Formats: sequence, structure tokens, C-alpha cells
Amino acid sequence: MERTFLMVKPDGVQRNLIGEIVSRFEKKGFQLVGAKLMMIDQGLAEKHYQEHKDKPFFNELVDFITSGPVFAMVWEGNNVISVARSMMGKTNPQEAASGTVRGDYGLSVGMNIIHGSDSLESAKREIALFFNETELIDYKKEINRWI
Ligand code: DAT
Ligand code: MG
Repeated sequence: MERTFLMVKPDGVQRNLIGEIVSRFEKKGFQLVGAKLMMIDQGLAEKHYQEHKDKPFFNELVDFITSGPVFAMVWEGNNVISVARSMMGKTNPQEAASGTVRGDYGLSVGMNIIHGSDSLESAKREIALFFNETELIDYKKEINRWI
């Protein structure tokens, strides 16, 4: 079963959106396999956002993501990587459709509430960066056959 890495960013935590965001993915039919509230240090932030290291906003991005607690999660389900990306909405919340997390709750591209892996490779890399195998729980729900 496919897995992805999702994270409520510091602005989402400060704005009390953890429950709302978890609830959306639960109701969609995805299964939570790991989660933790944590601080990201400089080293982890630079690794996580390595693809953006040459962008003009890189330092701002690292400062923001290390500025307060984040809620890191691993979710599992059919096509979860791309479906979660559509549920998040476009990177710029002003362009994100209503009904998406960013479209419903965000206004600034710097503080866009949620992160989600964008491919199978980045999902594998990001899950390994944030979680040990022992923190990820494999379990079955009876309801899964109805989804
Ligand atoms: P996404 O988070 O939708 O995958 P991304 O990988 O292109 O978007 O960029 C990572 C984060 O960097 C994004 O969530 C917010 C920030 N960012 C992207 N483009 C930006 C810009 N033009 N100015 C400021 N921050 C930006
Ligand atoms: Mg990205």
C-alpha cells in the first residue's frame, strides 16, 4: 500500500489546525500509520528542502519551518501521494481551490499550512528522514474493505 509524508507546518500548529487537517485525511479514507509533534532543527530542515537550496526563498523557508513545532505524519492508502496533494491545494494558497486545505485556510505562499510529498521517491526519502521503522505501525481496519 502506498505511503506519503504529510506535515502540519508551524503556522498550522499555531492556528490550531492539526485536528481539522487530520480529520480531512481520516474521513477521505486514508489510514494514519505514524505521527508526532516535533521541532525541526536546521540540519533536518536543509535536508528536507534540499531541492530548493538554490532558490531565493530557501533561507526564509528554513527559518520558518524551524520556528515552532510541526506535526509530522505518515499516511497510507490507495494513491495517497497524489490524492493528498490535491487535497492540499496549490502551493500558493491564493490560487488554491476552495475545499483544499490551503484554499480554505491560507493566504501566503511562505506560510501555506501543510507539506506533502510530491512523488514516490520524495515520499520514501521524507518518511525515512522523519521516522524510524519502529514509529510506523502496520495495522488493519475492518472498514478498509468499504473504501
Ligand atoms: P509545495 O509545498 O507545494 O510542494 P514547493 O515544493 O515548490 O511547494 O515549495 C516548498 C515550499 O517553499 C512551499 O510550500 C512554500 C515555499 N515556497 C515555494 N515557492 C515560494 C516562493 N515563490 N516564495 C516563498 N516561498 C515559497
Ligand atoms: Mg514540494
